Amino acid sequence: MASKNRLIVVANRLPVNRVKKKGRLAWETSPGGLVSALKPFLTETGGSWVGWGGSPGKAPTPFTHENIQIRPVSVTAEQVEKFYAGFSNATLWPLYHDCVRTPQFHRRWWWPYVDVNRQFAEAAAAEAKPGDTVWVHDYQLQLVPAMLREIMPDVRIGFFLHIPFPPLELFAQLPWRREILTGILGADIAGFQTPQGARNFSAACKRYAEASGTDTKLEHRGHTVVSKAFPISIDIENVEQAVTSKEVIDRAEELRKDFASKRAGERKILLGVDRLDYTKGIEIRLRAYEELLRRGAHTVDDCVLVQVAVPSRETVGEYAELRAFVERLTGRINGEYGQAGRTAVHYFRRNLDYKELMAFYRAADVMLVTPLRDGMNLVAKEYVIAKTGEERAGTLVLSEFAGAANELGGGALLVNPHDVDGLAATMDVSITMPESEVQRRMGLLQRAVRKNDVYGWAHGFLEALRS
Ligand code: ADQ
Repeated sequence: MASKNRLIVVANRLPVNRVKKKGRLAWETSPGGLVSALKPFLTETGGSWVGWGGSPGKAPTPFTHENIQIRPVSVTAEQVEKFYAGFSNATLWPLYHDCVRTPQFHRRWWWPYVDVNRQFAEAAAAEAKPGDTVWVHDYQLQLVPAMLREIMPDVRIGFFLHIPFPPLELFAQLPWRREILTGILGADIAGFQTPQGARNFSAACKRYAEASGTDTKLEHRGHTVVSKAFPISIDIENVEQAVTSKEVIDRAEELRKDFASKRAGERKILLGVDRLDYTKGIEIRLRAYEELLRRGAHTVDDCVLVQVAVPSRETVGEYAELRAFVERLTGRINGEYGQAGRTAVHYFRRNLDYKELMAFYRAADVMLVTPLRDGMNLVAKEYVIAKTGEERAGTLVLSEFAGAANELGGGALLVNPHDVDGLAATMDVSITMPESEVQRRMGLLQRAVRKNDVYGWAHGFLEALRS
């Protein structure tokens, strides 16, 4: 039943994928936490989702899917290259992740970013009615809040940034810093993963966008904007259900045998699961593992590294380079330290299906989450819940530069992900940690993650937006 005040979600991608079923094209709900978290709110209010369908060219006409109005936005092939691969992923992505790669500033990318943001704002305005709530997501669409407010002043607008908002000194480099800040300031609430992100945003607005106010409340051209942390989480129940199913338990056991068994005793499984992205710290993690083996305190007889990497943004130059580098390094480590029947690093470049991923988590003794910078990092939270009901707990090694460190710092082993020696030393500690300490830390982690799931996150944001 559609209620009066609807929710309209605006995100780069639609919550549905085009698939071929029995020779005919159909739409299927895409997997993912964001989609499942927002679905109840959308179906309850007869809400809409505005986004790109994933193929360049003319967009399909709006349609209804599982009681959600879907409004696809057209994005041309040239815009995909300049707005998406260019400005979003080669300018903003590195700039917002502490410049771990040099951001590229090109005017020829900026204008398509403005154009595509306007297309999204117009599509949102076509869906919204006065009194509705519009929730805009992420770095690709930072101009949408102000553009939409100009067309429709009488809607509530929320904006959530999934990646970090950088410190003032780095953000200051952006030639279009004022335009971006003014864009977000069109929202009633600007949400971030951490309190630091919210503070960075407020500081930048006061310095470069003539806003006044505090770390959490800004005044801009007579409009009040709340700047606040809303740490995202996972669908806890979904993970629990999967990992307590016989299928996943058996598969985890099988993986343990495949990776970890040796003639006498067992090897400790160290696991990394990431998009193949230069912000995730995969190469330094591999070098630290190499250092651990070089020191001789551990050998392939007592530990093994399993790295699962999903291919990502392969048309962007830096990503292709990273892949080549990671693959060379893996080969070098195996060449140097592998033994017959005992590979040092198992490297999988693929997307695992959900249950398989859960079985990998469950089988792992140590989870290595070592991004150089990360908005939150859901892998860390998934791993913790994947250990539900498992006698053999596990240790989380977590970068102090992941948003998740704010909530999980108590139970995890925190590391500086740039420090090869420090990381190798922490790997050593995690491999030799007494079982009672592993259990104690896992207890702390589980309590911390269970405080907030992705539904609580969405509910908290929307409550704040509607009040
Ligand atoms: P991402 O950078 O994609 O997200 P992350 O939070 O770790 O980072 O989410 C990745 C998701 O992909 C996880 O749910 C994980 O299970 C899945 N995944 C990773 N590798 C996989 C594999 N090999 N096979 C299958 N699934 C895999 C951005 C920000 C993060 C922020 C999220 C949500 O960069 O900081 O936490 O958005 O806001």
